[in-house]
Amino acid sequence: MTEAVRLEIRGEIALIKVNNPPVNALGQVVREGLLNAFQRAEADQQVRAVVLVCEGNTFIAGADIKEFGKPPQAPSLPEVIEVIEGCSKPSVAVIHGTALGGGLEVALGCHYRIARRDAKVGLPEVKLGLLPGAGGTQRLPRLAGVEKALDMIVSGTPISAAEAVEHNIVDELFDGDLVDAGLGYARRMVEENRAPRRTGEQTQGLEGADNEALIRAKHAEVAKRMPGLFSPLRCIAAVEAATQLPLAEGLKRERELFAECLNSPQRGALVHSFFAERQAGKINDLPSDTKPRSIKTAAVIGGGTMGVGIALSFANAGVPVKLLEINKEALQRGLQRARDTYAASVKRGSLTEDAMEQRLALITGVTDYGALADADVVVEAVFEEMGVKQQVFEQLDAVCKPGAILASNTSSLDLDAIAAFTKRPEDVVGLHFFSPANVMRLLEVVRGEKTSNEVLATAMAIGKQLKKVSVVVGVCDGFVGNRMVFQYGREAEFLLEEGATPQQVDGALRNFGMAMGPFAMRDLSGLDIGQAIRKRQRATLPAHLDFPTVSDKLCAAGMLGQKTGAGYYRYEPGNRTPLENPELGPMLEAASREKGIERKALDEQYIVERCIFALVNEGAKILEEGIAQRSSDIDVIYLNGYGFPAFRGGPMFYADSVGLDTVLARVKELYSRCGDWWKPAPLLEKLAAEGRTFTEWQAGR
Ligand code: T1G
Repeated sequence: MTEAVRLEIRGEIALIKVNNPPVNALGQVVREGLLNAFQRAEADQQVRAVVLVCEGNTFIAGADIKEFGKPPQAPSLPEVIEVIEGCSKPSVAVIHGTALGGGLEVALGCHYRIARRDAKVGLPEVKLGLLPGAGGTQRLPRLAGVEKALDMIVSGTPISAAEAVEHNIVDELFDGDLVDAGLGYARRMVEENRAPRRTGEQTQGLEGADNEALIRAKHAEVAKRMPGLFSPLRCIAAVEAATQLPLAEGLKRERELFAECLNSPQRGALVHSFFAERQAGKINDLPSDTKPRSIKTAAVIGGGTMGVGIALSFANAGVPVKLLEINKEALQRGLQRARDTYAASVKRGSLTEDAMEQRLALITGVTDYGALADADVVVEAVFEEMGVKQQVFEQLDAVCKPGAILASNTSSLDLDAIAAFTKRPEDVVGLHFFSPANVMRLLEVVRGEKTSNEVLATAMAIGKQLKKVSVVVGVCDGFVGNRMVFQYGREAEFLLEEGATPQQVDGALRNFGMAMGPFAMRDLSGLDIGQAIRKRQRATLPAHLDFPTVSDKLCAAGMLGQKTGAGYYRYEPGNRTPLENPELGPMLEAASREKGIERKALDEQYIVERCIFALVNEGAKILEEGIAQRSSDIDVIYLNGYGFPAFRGGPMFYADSVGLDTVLARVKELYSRCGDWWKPAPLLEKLAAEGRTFTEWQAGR
């Protein structure tokens, strides 16, 4: 096994190489190796300078996240960095790829830093519910200033190497070979007889600005934009310590605050989310040698909101895409929608005019199916009605080349039935995008009964190409996300019959951390969509199952949400702010009266449990049926497609944190009171009885 850290003496220069694939994470072996290597370089009389470089795709990308929650193993990273910074010989870190978290902190412990032009540096710990715990909150402000340090540490967003040079984080950029660049710089340090330049001793970054005002402003920003999160406030407190305390005391304060974050349940949830997203990309029963087909050109059928959003996703990934509509007028509307969407980004400053034109040039409008003959993948995004799907897929079957991927963006229709409209069901797969498709990261990859392994692997590769978070789901009504959200939305509406208002339900769920409440969401997407789904469900589900009626009353009154100016809420023209809809009150009264329910006040916990546990119970049924591979896959779907708060880890992880016995008790109580919608999932009953969690079940423990 190759050493994780190697020391080579090259004349007067000590060359330290880290090699710990895949990202040179700072596991115990690497920390110990770094400590020994720097101590040996310090003791070697011949050595006058030290170079730290990493093998593989990136400089150290942080602490080993897999170690969190386990007993700490010496040496700690702060100890290692203290030795690095204390060296009497000047050291240079040679950065490439992404120097993140503890990786950047190690580089800050070195006396100088050079970076390859395409490298990035950052302190993303806040995204894991942590803060930079190895000196980053103390050393970065000393170099880059409090404002830049606060921005980087509280947002967790990396910056480019060039920007790092602007902010004194990196000394200079280089191109070409890492070792050559490092040795060249070290030789210059020796020739110039440079002394160690210890970051911890720098003060220029702490001077010249109103640090107190910067801290106050960041607190205000976090309160507004990151409500409910634990670690951002600790990040600010740690940087504030840097402005008030000498380095040693500041480092001590940082460790105290780091420990608070490490012990916070939010860290556990956010680390779970990190690994869950990566796990979702793996398909348990797909042979590892399955080779995806190459995707060089795409086509989208349907120039509506979804179709254009999907076309933009391909254009954003640099893939030429044909957009087909049934006639020139509809096509023109679609192309205009594409242009308007990009123009809005240009206006916001998130896209340049040139980039907009380059991407628009990748989108070609067509009205003839024959133009799709050479497409490698075709995504259908037409009206959610089987007859329309049949027409489309029969035509695609007739014109598309052999091996083309025929994908449907259907949000809940039977993909196997759609595949049966073609003579090549093995090439049919679901690519369920979430609106707006060019923005939302989630992609449900719907695996049909006949979808081939190669097509499935290609669908996952398309998701990666489009920078989506792809999760494989099976065929059922609503697949995973929508199947669960039907339960969630229905229970929310039942609460309106029990006595709540939309404001109370939405408010309770926003306080829980949901990005939007269920009724604001329904007003946004349009109540008629839910009405069509309920109509289909009433026709197929057992007749004794009760449905809430408030939504039907609103639809009957033509109140479909934002698009008609009123739904659960009222909206002023051109304004999306939800206001009380005075016509709703009588509908709520009538709905309760018709059900013989005496309206009463409902508390927040009851509202949250009624809605969130509905997700959990359905999620457990989905797992039993094999519609999702893992409980963490369900979490990934909810974190990336439904605004579930990342700091709670997703509905299944949240249920684990509450305790499945507690969840089951509530589900049983609701089952006894509200009927079969609440029939406990056998898997939930089994795990609760065994005292296990979904996470343990998934891991086979
Ligand atoms: N620890 C352990 N495993 C890691 C890891 C890490 N830091 N980073 C990535 N992996 C695994 C990942 O799970 C996957 O494993 C494989 O590497 C490839 O990852 C003290 C406390 C570096 C930009 O937050 O952002 O330092 O699935 O698919 O798309 O203050 O990984 O193959 O088994 O993401 O090329 C701070 C997290 C830690 C960086 C590369 N650092 N990583 O992206 O590959 S906390 C981070 C990333 C810290 C200090 C604190 C990305 C990447 P598998 P990948 P990628």
